[in-house]
Amino acid sequence: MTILDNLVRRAWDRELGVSSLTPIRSLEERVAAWNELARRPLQFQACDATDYPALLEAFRSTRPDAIVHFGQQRSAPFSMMNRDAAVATLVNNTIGNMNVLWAMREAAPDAHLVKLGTMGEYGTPNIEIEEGFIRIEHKGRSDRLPFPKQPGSFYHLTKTSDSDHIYFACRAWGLRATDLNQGVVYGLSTDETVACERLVNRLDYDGVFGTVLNRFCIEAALGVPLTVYGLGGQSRTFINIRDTARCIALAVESPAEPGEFRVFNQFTEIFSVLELARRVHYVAARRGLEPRIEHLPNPRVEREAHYYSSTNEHLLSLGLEPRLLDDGVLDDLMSAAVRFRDRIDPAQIAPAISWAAPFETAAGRAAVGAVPA
Ligand code: USQ
Repeated sequence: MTILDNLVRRAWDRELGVSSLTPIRSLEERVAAWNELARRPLQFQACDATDYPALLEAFRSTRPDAIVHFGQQRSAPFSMMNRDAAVATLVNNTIGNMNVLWAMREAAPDAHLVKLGTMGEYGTPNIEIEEGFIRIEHKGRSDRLPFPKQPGSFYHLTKTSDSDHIYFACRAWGLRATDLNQGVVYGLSTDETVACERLVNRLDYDGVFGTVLNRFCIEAALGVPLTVYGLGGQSRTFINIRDTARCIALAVESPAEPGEFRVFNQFTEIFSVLELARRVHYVAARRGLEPRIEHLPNPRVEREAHYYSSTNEHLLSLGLEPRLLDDGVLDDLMSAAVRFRDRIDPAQIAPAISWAAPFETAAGRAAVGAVPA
């Protein structure tokens, strides 16, 4: 197994002045730690997916059976920060994905592409969300068509266009692909990180990269208010980090057929933001904490009260046994926050990026800080 990575995420952290709550080792150290666990050996090659010759050479030399493509800018707020960040997201994600498709065509046409998509591609429609496709009756005719997309940020838009590009490459060139439309990931530990602390996962708490449930747990442990944006009626899909790893393995173990483009909705549960805040408050109270639930003006443009329902049958039918949200995982997150409290910069917790107010203004730039190249 080979990891291709350009380490740009670490560079973005430095430029924005944010960092993981947990101390992340260098990739070389992480790979060495993994190999000591005596699993399938792993190697690391520095490679940027936007550098086509390097990517092609990597595919030629490694001759992959499966390509798991997670190499993307994954923060919605980052992509809404300013023009430069939106363009950086577009270039990294869209051109990187396009290069993966062409490199597969040239050097690994039989490989199975497992691509990280997002449930956020669908938005929050007033009907149940299907897995990638929907059968539509229209004026007496019927067809199975891609499910309508209503992405909520420039980041989510890149995932939507990736899906279109991959679907087209499957139809045109006979590539095989699985798009994993993942919900919001929560949790810190997996069996591997428990077995070896040098493999600890990153844990983002800041207003740019931190995701909602992890942030609430860290805020609770710090004794600062839980940052519910707006009414908190925003419903989203969620998945434990342990199930994320399992889903990738399930997709790889049962590859798509040549020419097939599969979409798996990769989540296990649906919660509203306010439900999560109350759940975190309950667990925090048992630790003697009383975090306030604060409704902040919503920095995003999104529905705050809406219908939400989605299917997720494909991964269940492949054998996924969901680990539902339990108090243990929330406790684990709070314990990490307490343990690494000294690494937290409280100034990074507030949401600094607004969808509505462009950050090309001087005030916006001052609020956000450095702009990534
Ligand atoms: N939210 C709060 N308070 C916070 C942070 C977020 O109320 O402190 C709300 C947001 O307004 C939003 C919801 O929680 O309604 C989810 O926000 P998030 O930051 O946890 O997640 P999101 O921006 O949607 O993106 C994350 C990952 C992204 C992935 C996506 C899955 O960063 O890579 O694609 O989750 S999904 O949400 O299904 O699109």
